[in-house]
Amino acid sequence: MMSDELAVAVDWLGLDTAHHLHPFTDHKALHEGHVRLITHGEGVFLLDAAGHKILDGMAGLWCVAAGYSRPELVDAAAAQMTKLPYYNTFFKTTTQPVVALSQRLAKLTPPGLNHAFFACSGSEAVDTALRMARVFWQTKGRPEKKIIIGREYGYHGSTTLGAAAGGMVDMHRQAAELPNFVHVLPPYWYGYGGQMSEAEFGLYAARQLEDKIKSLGAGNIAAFIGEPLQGAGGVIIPPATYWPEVARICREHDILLIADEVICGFGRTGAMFGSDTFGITPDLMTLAKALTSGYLPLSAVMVGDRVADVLINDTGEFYHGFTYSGHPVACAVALANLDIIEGEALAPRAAQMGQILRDRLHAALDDHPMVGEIRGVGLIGAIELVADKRTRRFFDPRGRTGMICRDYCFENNLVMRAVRDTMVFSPPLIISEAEIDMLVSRCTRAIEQTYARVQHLVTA
Ligand code: PXG
Repeated sequence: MMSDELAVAVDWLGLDTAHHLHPFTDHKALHEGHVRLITHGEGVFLLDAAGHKILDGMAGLWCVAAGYSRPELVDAAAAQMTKLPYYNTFFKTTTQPVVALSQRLAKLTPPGLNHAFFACSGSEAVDTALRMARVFWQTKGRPEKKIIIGREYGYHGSTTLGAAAGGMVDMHRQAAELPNFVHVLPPYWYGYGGQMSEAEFGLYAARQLEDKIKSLGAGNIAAFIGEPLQGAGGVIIPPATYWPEVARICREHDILLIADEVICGFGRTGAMFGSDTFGITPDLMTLAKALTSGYLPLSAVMVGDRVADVLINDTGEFYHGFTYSGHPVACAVALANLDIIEGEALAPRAAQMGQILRDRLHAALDDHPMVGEIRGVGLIGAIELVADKRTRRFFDPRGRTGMICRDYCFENNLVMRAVRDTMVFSPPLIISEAEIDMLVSRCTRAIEQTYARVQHLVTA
């Protein structure tokens, strides 16, 4: 373990600039600014080398559900490392942790998802699910069914398939645009709902999918992929009418439904899965992040019986897998983490604490001239910062205000993400009421400071 003395003696930030390329980062801008050296995690807090104690309102990258510094997870890793640090399951072998986790996930996920395929990241799980969907149709003698439909602002990871399935145009522009991937309107009522009620807009957005299917021909489409709620796209929470209609459309047109639960899974939305919260019955489900609370990289695709039967009985070999698929240490940590999530009832707790968090945000910010909407479900949510709350006019240019607010959050020792000008939060599921108060007061202060900077752009 790195001693704290060493952390001070070494010029970590200088070396970072010299040798480290950060993900999703403009390096020139990074090097002009200020980088923090994070050294420790405790509960919902991060500690940096300068001595700040920062409330992590994002649970890392939406993943540290059980909070930092859980000895149970450290012990599970150490015990498995000691016994069997690595072995694969490619060649007629298996290990106890991967079997136990497969069974546990089959029990925990909605009925009909009874088989697990493991990978290391959400992106790899998405790649796996997309290939499975296409191989399913190939095996059934329908190789022309290969188009994947995703949504604008959808995020499905950063491998080429995942980026193509997602709806982030900046990613597409950087060598991640592929044929046979198309995108439809997201169920973003606040942004796109216009004069429609939420319920009307939910049906309208779903029917955009149906129109797209009709224009492309259902005979050419393999699957629709969607996050139960769109996390990285700005915590876009669909109206209640949306998913039942999408499910009907996929069923009627014989298109596989893939629920990307990488952010929603394991309690985040107040139920164990986003599919439970929104009433989705997917054919394939991708899981990662909170599966291990981020302590080790691990992801899974849960495969529904319809697809599993074909893969198992008719496909022959599925030429796909990773060196670390079903890594025994990661699986052991996942099992210990699920003991925490289930044992501490973190899903119902997220529902309860999320309500408290939203109530306090409403009390603090509803009347603020720059706050257009506060929304959330379970312990994930968003605050829309807008130039005119009556007309829902966004700032121009889009994204600048959010970035200012994100920086003020950091200055106030709070991590929140800005997606365009939407401030999003997703704290560890173990957050206490006192810590929620701290989050709300730091966030409110950051919004006030931001307002002081952009007030001239706001129609009050
Ligand atoms: N699907 C969804 C729904 C995700 O949110 C992935 C797939 C890919 O997972 P991996 O493990 O390959 O990163 C994600 C990941 C952000 C941010 O800033 C979001 C993610 C990852 C990194 C940053 O919001 N989501």
